Amino acid sequence: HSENAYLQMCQHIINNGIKKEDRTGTGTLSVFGYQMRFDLNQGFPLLTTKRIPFRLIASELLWFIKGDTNIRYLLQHNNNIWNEWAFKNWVESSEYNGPDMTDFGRRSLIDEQFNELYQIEMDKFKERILSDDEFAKKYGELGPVYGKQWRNWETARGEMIDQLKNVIEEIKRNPDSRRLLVVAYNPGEVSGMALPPCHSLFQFYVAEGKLSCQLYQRSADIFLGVPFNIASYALLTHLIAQECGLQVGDFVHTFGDAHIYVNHIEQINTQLSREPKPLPTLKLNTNVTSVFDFEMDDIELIGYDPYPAIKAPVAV
Ligand code: DHF
Ligand code: TMP
Repeated sequence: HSENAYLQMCQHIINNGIKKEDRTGTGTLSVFGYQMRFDLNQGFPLLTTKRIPFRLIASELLWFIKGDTNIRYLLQHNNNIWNEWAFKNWVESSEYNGPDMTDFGRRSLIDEQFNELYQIEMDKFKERILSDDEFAKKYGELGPVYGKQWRNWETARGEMIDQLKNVIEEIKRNPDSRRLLVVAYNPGEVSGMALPPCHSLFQFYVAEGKLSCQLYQRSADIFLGVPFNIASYALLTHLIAQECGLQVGDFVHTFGDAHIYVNHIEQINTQLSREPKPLPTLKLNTNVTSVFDFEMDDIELIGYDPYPAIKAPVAV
């Protein structure tokens, strides 16, 4: 079962991870360097040992593909996964004059009174992003993150490079190429980003009519982020394969700092006690012939019957 690759990585980090402090002040168990492989013909790799909200993964991917970096589109799709990082810019700005939100991520977990204040401010923030164009432009923006780099990488000479469009053209024209890369980690622009790209670069590979994809992830939150990342790149591979008239091959997931936050260990152990169920399959609207034309209704998952979701706090 493909999912065992993920469960084995979890077990590996529980057994061999080094206790390591991190930027968020949470603490992790961490290993450096690890690799998983998913044969996309064995089913769509959305974990079954806990429920993963697939529509959030699909709308985030369509947001990247559009070249969008503003959370407004995500909020319009009821997707809240990037809120904290935009909210952080807002409450640290000189225009914010509500209650002190310093260190809101950690404080909301330990101080119930503060948590209530935080929820109120977050709700106001979301409402304003949705209704106020000016405000959204300024504070919904995460900086030159994935969408910008994939579609509009700016060169030193001020030219724009559409890496995603170019790589798709190359896959069609020159499938044997060893240069089928998209890089999100733009060192010249990292300082303006809400979070430097975790999924830093990816490469495609075509052999025997099958399209494979490998991702290098510099930093990986094994419990929360990684299940999303696996499904996101699997979906991207399917979308591009459809446009290029190829079958899907493998998704290879390579890691730098692969970590389990110490406040996720109990949840991981719950998950490890579950036996994976059959994987779902992906059904794409076959009338869509360009990656850039897909919408939510064109993407459907069939036969997803997971165990219940497992909640965990995200480290901000
Ligand atoms: N920071 C950290 N510390 N870990 C991350 O995984 C992460 N991921 C980011 C941005 N910053 C991050 C973007 N992706 C969730 C999943 C992916 C994601 C952000 C958040 C998350 O909280 N998932 C929950 C459910 C969320 C929901 O239903 O709204 C989960 O249980 O999977
Ligand atoms: P860092 O910038 O200090 O490495 O923190 C980023 C955290 O977010 C880290 O725990 C990895 C996690 N993360 C993922 O695992 N996947 C993702 O897609 C994103 C955006 C973040």
